[in-house]
Amino acid sequence: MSDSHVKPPPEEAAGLGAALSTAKVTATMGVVRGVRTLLRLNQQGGFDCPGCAWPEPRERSFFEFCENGVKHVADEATPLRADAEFFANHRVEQLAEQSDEWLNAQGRLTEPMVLREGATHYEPITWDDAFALVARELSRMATPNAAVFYTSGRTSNEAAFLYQLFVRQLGTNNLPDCSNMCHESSGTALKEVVGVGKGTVHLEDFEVADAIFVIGQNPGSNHPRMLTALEAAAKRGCQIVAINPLREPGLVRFSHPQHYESLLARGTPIATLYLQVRIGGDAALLRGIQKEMLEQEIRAPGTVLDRAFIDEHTAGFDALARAVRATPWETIEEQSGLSRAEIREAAVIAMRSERTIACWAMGLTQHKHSVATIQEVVNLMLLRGNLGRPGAGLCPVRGHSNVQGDRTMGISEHMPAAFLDRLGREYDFDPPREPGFDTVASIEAMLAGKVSVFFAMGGNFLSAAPDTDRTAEALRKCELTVHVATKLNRSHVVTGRRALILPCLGRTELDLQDGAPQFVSVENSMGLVHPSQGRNAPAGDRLRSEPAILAGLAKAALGSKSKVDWDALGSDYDRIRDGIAHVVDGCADYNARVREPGGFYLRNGARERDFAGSGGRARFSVNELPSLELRPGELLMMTVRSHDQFNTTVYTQNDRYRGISGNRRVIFMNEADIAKLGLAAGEEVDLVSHWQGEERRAPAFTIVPFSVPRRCTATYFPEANPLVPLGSYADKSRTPTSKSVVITIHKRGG
Ligand SMILES: Nc1nc2c(c(=O)[nH]1)N[C@H]1C(S)=C(S)[C@@H](COP(=O)(O)OP(=O)(O)OC[C@H]3O[C@@H](n4cnc5c(=O)[nH]c(N)nc54)[C@H](O)[C@@H]3O)O[C@H]1N2
Ligand SMILES: Nc1nc2c(c(=O)[nH]1)N[C@H]1C(S)=C(S)[C@@H](COP(=O)(O)OP(=O)(O)OC[C@H]3O[C@@H](n4cnc5c(=O)[nH]c(N)nc54)[C@H](O)[C@@H]3O)O[C@H]1N2
Ligand SMILES: [Mo]
Repeated sequence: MSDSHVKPPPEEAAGLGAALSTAKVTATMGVVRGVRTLLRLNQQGGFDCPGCAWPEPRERSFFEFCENGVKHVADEATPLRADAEFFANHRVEQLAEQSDEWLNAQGRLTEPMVLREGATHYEPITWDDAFALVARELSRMATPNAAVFYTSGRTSNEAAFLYQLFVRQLGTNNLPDCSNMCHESSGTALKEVVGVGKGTVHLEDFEVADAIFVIGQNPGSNHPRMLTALEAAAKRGCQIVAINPLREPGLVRFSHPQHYESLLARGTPIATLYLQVRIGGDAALLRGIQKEMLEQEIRAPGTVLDRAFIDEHTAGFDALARAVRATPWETIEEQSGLSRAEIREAAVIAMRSERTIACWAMGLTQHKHSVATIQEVVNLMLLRGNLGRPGAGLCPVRGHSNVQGDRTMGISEHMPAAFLDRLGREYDFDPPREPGFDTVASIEAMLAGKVSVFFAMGGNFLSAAPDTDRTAEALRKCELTVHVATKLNRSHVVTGRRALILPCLGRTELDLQDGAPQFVSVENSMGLVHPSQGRNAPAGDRLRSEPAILAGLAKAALGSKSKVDWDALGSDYDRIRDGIAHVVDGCADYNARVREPGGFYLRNGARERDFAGSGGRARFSVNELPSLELRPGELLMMTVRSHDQFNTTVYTQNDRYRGISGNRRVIFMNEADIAKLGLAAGEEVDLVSHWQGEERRAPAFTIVPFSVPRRCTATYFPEANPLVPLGSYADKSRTPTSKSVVITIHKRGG
């Protein structure tokens, strides 16, 4: 790419660059609307940021948003429109050739559109006809299990609850969601060993922690408001350990863009210790830290372990200690790529800290051994009783702003029997019990011709899923694909035999039903449930809210089979919340509690050292360390996000903190690997992935030298998704292994 260039990454994140970039984005919304919209972002009585799920502090600063939150809001509040005229002017075939960035940049969707069988263009359709079309296709299926209902994580609690009710009344549990590709490994791991599949810390805990481990996470770009908490912690002397193959500027230094004085200063150093672990080497590193701790306990008994906690609240310590002793240092050093001295430094921080928090995100969840690795985090934390007391605990940092709430509301292919019992009782029907398809199983079923209707509540299934070419083939095999969406994306233009786009209101917009303003509710990464209400004029007068769309569709599709008054639910969300109160665990009196100032926390047993969910005790677990063997010439590739994207929505071709501009088709490599393979910085190469004898190829990636361990590389998601094999997913959680793809690098066309 001639107009692309690579600069050395900056030494600090945010700061003046972020402030300038925020100003630029506000300008695209129009100044007055922009400023008004931003002032309502993450404020009480305002709307929840559609970006990440990081919580808002109780004492909210007037500007409780980050540079990237501004981009996500601006993207929704754009004045541009992809309306009927736009679709009349573009063949679907042409649209499919455009980039994700171009598709998104066409603006907000404004009216329901249909792609009829054999047609070249989408054309307008009325809402009623659209619902009738879906209903007809659903009624033709031999079994309700021939339909798949995907959810992305922006969907509100009210919409999610209504959605799963509709799908279960239809008779299937085929409710895959983005969580299957995201924190599923965290949920699975934590449920097994501490009984609750969610994090145990609250934001206040960051104010008193002595040490914070940030593992496999890039908060500078993906959870920028978390940096505010880390900055404050660093300033009061809290030790922050970053564990990441890439040296991420946001974890090295941070200057708060809204603190005028720090714009001028050099920023606060964040990480006290930065361990550049090999990709997938975290389990070995965590084992090493435990080994140092157990050895120190033998040298000075009673100084390291929290014996009282271990005896009273845990099971399996002896087996763990044996496994740790039996793991040789050579294995630990080789698999982690770190020296014993480096590992010892982390162990010393862990041993000196009375209150430790462990945070993690996709760097831990998207590997074959993710569930076991996350359980090693738990092992480490249990040794010193860092669970269920102030300043200590487990903190999987969620992605999508309401991905955790969607799960709480029943968006899952396998909800517990107790939930289904209550749902059936509340709405007088017999919910299906057979587990449904998760994301990978959905794609496999579509490929096998077992699915005729694919319906998506938000998201961009095609670009987010692994193995882009096979997922495209899977979607093309459906009779009907339907997307409820705000913006145009690739999943709308690679379709089944027929397709629908149903445009919906976004977070920032006023939702009127029967003339009465409605609000919705969401759950953040720390289990806090609170309202969200938009005030902007909707992007078009034919848009409907997600709950209204679901109510209309359910009524058309279920007809007299359903005893639910769908019109009532779709027109007054208090009625949906009454149902939530009766069905969802921990949500009694939901309407009243969600209206309390600041919302309310869902109960989390593990936070109170109540381990009923894991048999009465927290469990140490013994896991085999993954062996990461590469053949000669092979490298491991992780797919990561840039600073200028939200998942599959690409805002620009730049990644400021990593020094990239004008090109996302890059591969970050260790300099010594570049030399060894006879390649050069700036050279364009083809990437080939290898899995069980299968090869997948993606052309034209530019080599960028970067600070990363030998044989570890990084590319961007979603550009590199064609290389992620569909069959390669995590044990137990079935999350695609987007962070450990085995590749070889080839001269162009070679
Ligand atoms: N601006 C913005 N915000 C977002 C998103 C976005 O796209 N843009 N997406 C949202 C969503 S849905 C999610 S899930 C989160 C994602 O947030 P993150 O998890 O922070 O995102 P990623 O870029 O996928 O990967 C994170 C880091 O994992 C590291 N990593 C990769 N492999 C390994 C490994 O084996 N070990 C270790 N220790 N580290 C590893 C990478 O170097 C990278 O720094 O962000 C949410 N917030
Ligand atoms: N290789 C690789 N693949 C990955 C990942 C990775 O790290 N590497 N990360 C995975 C992760 S963590 C996740 S969460 C998934 C994300 O997967 P998805 O959630 O499916 O993808 P998004 O890009 O977040 O979805 C964007 C689309 O959502 C629609 N949208 C936006 N706001 C709204 C709204 O308010 N309502 C509705 N109905 N629609 C809306 C818009 O049309 C937009 O185009 O991708 C996964 N895929
Ligand atoms: Mo995610």
